Amino acid sequence: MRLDQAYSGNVFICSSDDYAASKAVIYGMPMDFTVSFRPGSRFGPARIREVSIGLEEYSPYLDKSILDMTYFDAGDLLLPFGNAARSLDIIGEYVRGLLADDKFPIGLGGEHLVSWPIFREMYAKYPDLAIVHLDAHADLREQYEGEPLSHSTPLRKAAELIGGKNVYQFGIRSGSREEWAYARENINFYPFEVVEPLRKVLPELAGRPVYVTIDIDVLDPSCAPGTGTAEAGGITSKELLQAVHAIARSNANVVGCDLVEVAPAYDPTEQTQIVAAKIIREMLLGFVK
Ligand SMILES: [Mn+2]
Repeated sequence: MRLDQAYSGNVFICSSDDYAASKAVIYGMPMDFTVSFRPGSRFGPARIREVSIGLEEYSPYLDKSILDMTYFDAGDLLLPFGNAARSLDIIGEYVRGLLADDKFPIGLGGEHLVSWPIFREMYAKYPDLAIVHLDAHADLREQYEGEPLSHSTPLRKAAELIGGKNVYQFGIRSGSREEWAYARENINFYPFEVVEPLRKVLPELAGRPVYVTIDIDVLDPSCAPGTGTAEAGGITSKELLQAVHAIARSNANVVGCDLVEVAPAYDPTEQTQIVAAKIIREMLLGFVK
């Protein structure tokens, strides 16, 4: 299941070559074909891997080490430039294979539309699926400039597929009036804040299969400027870590996760990809049981 590593001669720190022995699989989705503002997230997965070398193996938050677990880094999916529909099919096919092999998928984006085929595959395997979505943007549009395959639409598609009451959104602070009205009516919608409402909601999710999708722009641009659609007024990296740890310590059955929209070229300090690598480490240690 190792992919052509089109953008990466590198792997996430301490990942194993042994697919069969690995419970979790990290895979990259280097797609940014439908973004409405600044492109560049296709280079996110490779750069997150490269900076992961700077991480400690040990998490003092969780008192666990990635040296004590086995996970596989598949590299990046080879996606046809400019063909969003075909790219989404390729992502869906790949994730279907991971789930058939009983792996825990950890996706690296790429723009947020890459999560849509993942949602479909997770729901096919887990009909009781709930989605926990951390983002600055609701991503609840039906279309953008007439285009339904847009990075502003994946959570709308998810809500229509699995039911809006199975979607939980946190940290949202941007969107159209129509999106916000739709969210308030149809979604478990917790705008502006993340940790406090998440802690209240997690008991509801006990025992349920939960997919966690994180757009790095849920962070304030002062913590993560390297993203296509930076939005002022976000949470700190400390709060995002607290959110990941709250989910990890809850009784929700996390069945997969992704981290999307890291666009390294907009962050010469590299803080964005460095915080993303740390979040991946904490999700590996906290979510993969
Ligand atoms: Mn976003």
